Amino acid sequence: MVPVTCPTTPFDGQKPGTSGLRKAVKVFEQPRYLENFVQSIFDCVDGLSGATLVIGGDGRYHNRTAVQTILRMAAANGVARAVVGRGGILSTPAASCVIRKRGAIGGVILSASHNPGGPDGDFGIKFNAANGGPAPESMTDAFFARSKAITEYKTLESPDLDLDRLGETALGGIAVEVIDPVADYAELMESLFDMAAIRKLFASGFRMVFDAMHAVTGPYATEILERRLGAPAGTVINGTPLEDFGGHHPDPNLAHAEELVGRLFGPDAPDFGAASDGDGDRNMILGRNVFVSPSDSLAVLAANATHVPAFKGGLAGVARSMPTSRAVDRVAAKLGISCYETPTGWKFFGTLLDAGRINLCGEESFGTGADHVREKDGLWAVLMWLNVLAARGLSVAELMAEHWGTYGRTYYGRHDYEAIPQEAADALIAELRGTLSSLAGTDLGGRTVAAADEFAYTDPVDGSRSERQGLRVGFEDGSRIVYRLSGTGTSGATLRVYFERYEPVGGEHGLDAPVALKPLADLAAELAGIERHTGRTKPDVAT
Ligand code: G16
Repeated sequence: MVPVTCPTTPFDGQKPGTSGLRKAVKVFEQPRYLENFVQSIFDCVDGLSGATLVIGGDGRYHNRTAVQTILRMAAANGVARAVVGRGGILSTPAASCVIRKRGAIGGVILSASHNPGGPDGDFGIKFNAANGGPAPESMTDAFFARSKAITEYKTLESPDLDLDRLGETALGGIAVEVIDPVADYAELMESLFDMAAIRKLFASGFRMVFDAMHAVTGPYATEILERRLGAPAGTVINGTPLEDFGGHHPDPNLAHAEELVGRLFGPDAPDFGAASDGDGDRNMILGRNVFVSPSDSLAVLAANATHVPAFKGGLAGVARSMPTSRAVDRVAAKLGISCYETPTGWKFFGTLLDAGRINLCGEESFGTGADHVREKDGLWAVLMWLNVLAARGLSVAELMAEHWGTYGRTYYGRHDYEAIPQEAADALIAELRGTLSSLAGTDLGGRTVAAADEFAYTDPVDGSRSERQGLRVGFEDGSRIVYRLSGTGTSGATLRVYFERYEPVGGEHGLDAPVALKPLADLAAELAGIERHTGRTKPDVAT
């Protein structure tokens, strides 16, 4: 098997977004499309030759084909060893775990996260670096620049490898090792939590439902929750990964995890409910008749972290993405630890985690994680919640009430306007940007604007600068509206509008979030002229 060099020409638009390159499957199926992007990555990664590379994905349609292509290219580009999850499967946090454990140069992860899959769905690819985390912007910018100048890629002419058999095979000059995708990750989880306490919780009759949404987390959740922690069989629902996720959006939120939400808010509801997404890095947390917003989840975990063995020495610091509510800031202030505000995208937490400045972080987009890997981690968040509930002996509702009673409640919501024409979205943002500087001190819908600006970030560890990371309008009463365009959509533009309203200790804590936020939501739509620019009178998704 001799490496062959194939001529190619660049494709437009191979610019990685918030989390890698995401496009419709049909785009990735074009000859040379995947090869161009993979070669662009390989050309930019220092030290690839002779190194170990991890490869895996969320099992969606096109995953297996892509893994075979990448293996051939890895062999032709001088990689020494490729580590692949059986069946081409690795959840995103498990891939991060394996990269770190094996001392790999990085990993290629195939996923379009929570976007629908199947022949008419989406596909994606991202590179994670040697720390296990998403490539920083300096690297993704280099991949994009390379993709615009590429003239050839290297591959092998070889038959497909058997990805379903564990063990080592030779491919060209390299070793390909097919591993159990769950084992390393499950072992890591056991080292972080009080497994005995969680086992005791389940043995006492505590009932939970975990919705794997027919996505990658099914085998991980079944192994850890049912086999290792003794939760009854059937605790994990929709646990068999399907290439098209059963035709659903594998997106753990109130809109898409319908079955789970129905159970937790229905008769004879279990004590605890959770869901994860396509590639296993997101999580949604529910209690009986309670939805815990991701921003609140981060705050509650920070406040209770020392009940968990991994954090028994206390937290070093915490971080949240800018649009995430400031609930965790209040916990950090009370604990006397730093709280960093970063742009949207898990990659921005990497330097802070590596430097030991933080060991817990999260995002409003159903992402929570810590320093055990360099990705957000859905099942980890669920185990952390279980550990806290076991240690505290409280229900989810009791824990939330206690939290709000101590720190006040931050109501939180987000409206998404999807697939709007790019020009309309750009015009809306440009117009709003132009008005920001005149807003401070003005009265909007009965609230006084305290400050309004466009968020930019200087990484305190490496000094890198990221401009234009969202428009924010903060009010004197502690409420806030944020606008930004998504970096993960695959058709047109998605406008995200985020709202939060702070009710201090002793304030009104018992409202439904959409009711509490209605005036802010109306104000946000009016201030940005959403209907005027887009023709939309309501969001596509409200979470
Ligand atoms: C990715 C990123 C997250 C980000 C989310 C939404 O998550 O890793 O950091 O918060 O996208 O980004 P946007 O608002 O730009 O669409 P995932 O789970 O899709 O990989």
